[in-house]
This record gives sequence, C-alpha cells and structure tokens, in this order.
Amino acid sequence: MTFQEKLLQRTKSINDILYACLPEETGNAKSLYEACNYSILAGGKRIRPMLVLETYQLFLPNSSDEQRVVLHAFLSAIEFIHTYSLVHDDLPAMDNDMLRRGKPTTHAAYGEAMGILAGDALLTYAFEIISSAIASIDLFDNKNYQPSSEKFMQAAVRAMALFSNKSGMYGMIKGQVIDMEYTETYSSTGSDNKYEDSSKKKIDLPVLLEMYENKTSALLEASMLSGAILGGATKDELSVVDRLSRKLGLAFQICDDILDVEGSEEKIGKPVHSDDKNKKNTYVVLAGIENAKKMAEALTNECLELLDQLPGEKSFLKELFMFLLKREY
Ligand code: GRG
Repeated sequence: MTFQEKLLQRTKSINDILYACLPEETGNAKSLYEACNYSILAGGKRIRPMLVLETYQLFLPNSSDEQRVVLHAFLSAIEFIHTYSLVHDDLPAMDNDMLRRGKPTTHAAYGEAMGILAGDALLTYAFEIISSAIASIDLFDNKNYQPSSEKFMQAAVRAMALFSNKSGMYGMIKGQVIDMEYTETYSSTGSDNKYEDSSKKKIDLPVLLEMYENKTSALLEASMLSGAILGGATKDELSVVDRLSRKLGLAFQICDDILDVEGSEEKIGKPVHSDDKNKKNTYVVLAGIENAKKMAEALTNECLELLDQLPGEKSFLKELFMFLLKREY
C-alpha cells in the first residue's frame, strides 16, 4: 500500500469515529448543531487524531473494547478542540477570515454569534466525550473486570488533565494571546482601529518560538502525549514524546508559514498571503524563506531521531512526518 493509500484509509476510519459522535440536527437549537457539524464536516487533514492513534499504537498495539472506547473519545475530542480553535480564530474579532478548509468559515455561513457559540459548544463537548468514556469504565463489574482497568482509568484521567492544560491558558490560548500582543493588526481597543495600533512590541525569535510552542505545538503535544499515556509509556518514553511533539509542532507551524507564501489557495483551502496582509509575525518574516525551509527540515530530522528512540512499529509515523514537511495543504 502506498503512503497516500494508508493516509486515506486512516483518515476515513478517523472520520467514521468522529461522525459517530456528531450531534443530531433536531430541536429548537438545531442551528447550533448544524453549525458544529458544518465545521467538522468541512474536512481537514485529521492530523491530531491520527497522532493520538499512531502514538498509542506504538505502546499498545492491541486494545480491549473498553480501552478502545476511551481512545476513540480522545481522538474525537482533539479534533473538536482543534476545530473550535479554527472557528474562533476565523472570527471578525480575531483574523476575520472568510474561507477555511475550502469552504466559507463557520461565522461566514452561520453568523458571528453562532460562530462563537459553535466554538464554545465544540470545546465543551470534547470534555463531555472524554469524561463520559472514562466514567463508563466499570471497575466493579465482576463479569467484565480486567486487572488493567484501574490503571487505565488513572492514565485516562491524567491524559484528560493534559488535554485541558495544553488547550487552555497555559497552552494554545496563551499562544494566541502572545500572537495578539505582538501583532499590529490586533487592537485591544476594539476592531475600529484594527489597522492603526502601532504601539505593539517588536517580536524576537525566542518570543516567536514561545508563541509557536503554545499556539501550535500544544495541541500536537496533547495528541501524542495522550496517546502515549493511554498506551502505558514510561516516564522516559514520555519525555521523548514530549520533546518530539514540541519540535513537530514547530516544524508544522513553519511549514504553514511557508505555505502562506508559496502555497495555492485552491490546495490549502484558505487565503494565501494572509500573514502579509495581517502583518503577522512569522518565522519566514524573521528569518527568511530559505532559512525557514532549512529549519523545518532540521526539526523534522530531529523528530525522526527521537522517534527512533521509541518502541513499536514506526514506519507510518516516519512517512507522516515527511509528508507534513513536504505538504502542499
Ligand atoms: C482559543 C479564541 C481562541 C482561538 C484559538 C490558536 C488559535 C486561536 C487558533 C488556531 C489557528 C492557527 C493558525 C493555529 C496554528 C496551527 C495550525 C497551522 C492550524 C491549522 O491546522 P491544520 O493544517 O488544519 O491541521 P486542518 O484544516 O487540516 O485541520
């Protein structure tokens, strides 16, 4: 099977899992469920759920039904959290973008208020899915009792705490705020003078990397670390996964910056040159496009070296890292 076929097969299984937990579009809040489903069904590469699954399988290739229910909850939850972040990032108060995943953004299709509420609902639902799956582990059912249950439940709670940390004020939202603090076109006084706020601080490389580690790496760390925790990785293995996923996030964001300059709107499904238009601080702006390419490649090589220190069947992950480096969307 080619890499593209393997990727397609995995994306399809992830979509089947995701779609099974989408809300029914009925009742008096039908429009909310439609907006949530619209943003998820619009597509996306599903990289984060893929990383949860692939990392988990490095450590635990064979799961019980009980473990699979929890694993699937984490897969779905990370995509809901990621999609909420995109829906909110596209809002008029943030990037004010009208195209995402090749379709009108959620606020463009359903209005600003519904964009805010759909994002809120996706985020909250992510934690409902995980906590319900954990709560369904029955430790005291003698018929189904498995000695691993209690340990697995503790691992799942730990992974959920990590999810909250990485998506919240010490993770992704922190990254977004650093971005705002250093971007001229974000105004703290409202959108009226959006393009006039020149009082913003000048960014330097360490702050840019801090921003990337939070805005982008945080959710990739949540994905790979939760997979590793659920799979029963040791402390040393978790430390390798932690470093690897942080570097993968940096490489991923630098490639995203490069695509904004050299990609095509048709392929990436969102406007190109938007960083330039919004006067965004990016690695390409600070270091130049050639250095950005070299940096993304060097980071990917470091990821491959770190991956070699982990157990299990790693061939798909290796190909995935290379695909992410060379991606056109
Ligand atoms: C929490 C209010 C609030 C906003 C969140 C951090 C953030 C703000 C939004 C994320 C927007 C962004 C540009 C993040 C950087 C990571 C990134 C390159 C996202 C795109 O991810 P892909 O390429 O997207 O995996 P698909 O559509 O394939 O899922």
